[in-house]
Amino acid sequence: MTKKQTKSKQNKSSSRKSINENKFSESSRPPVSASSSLVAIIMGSQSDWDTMRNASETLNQFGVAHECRVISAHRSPSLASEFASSAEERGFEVIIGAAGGAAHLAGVLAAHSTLPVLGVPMRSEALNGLDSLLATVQMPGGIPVATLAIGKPGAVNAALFAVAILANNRPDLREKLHRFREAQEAKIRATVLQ
Ligand code: AIR
Repeated sequence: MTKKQTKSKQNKSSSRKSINENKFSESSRPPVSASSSLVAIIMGSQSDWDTMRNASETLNQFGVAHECRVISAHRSPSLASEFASSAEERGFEVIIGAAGGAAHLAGVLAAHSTLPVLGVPMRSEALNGLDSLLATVQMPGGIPVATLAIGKPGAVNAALFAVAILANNRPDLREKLHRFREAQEAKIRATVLQ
């Protein structure tokens, strides 16, 4: 498919697809077609979804089209490289990579793409997520992964960080971020302890 054809396909599908159509999928089909999603939320296992659904819900609040899928850097290494290598061409602008334990997913995605990659370490059974944090954050110079907090706060913040990146050239999103911060502060100001 030429670049022009890919672009026109993207435009058509973006008008068709609403944010509510984003479904969690464990599908391992090869990522060959254009996407109308701006953000890819990739996680190492279906067991990460309970945490990563918080990233998806946060993007939904901002009306950001995204795709969620399971890709393991270890159990499906070819798929991880195929997905990341084609993500930019498919129209994604940010990749979120979440994994636990020997959490190499975000690093592997970053190795195959120049898109900004945000890493979310999953809480692990053995070491409570410290293993995931260190595996995600300790990237060698040259291949950056912006690593967020372990678990749910990291999932929410990865989505907010993605929105902040997208907002650089989308004034409507910048405005939504301002309103989000104002509402957050108003809630704190209104808190009365009994
Ligand atoms: N994982 C999957 N492939 C590589 C890694 N590091 C991670 C998942 C999950 C953890 O291993 O991201 O957090 C346990 O996965 P499971 O499928 O055994 O529950």
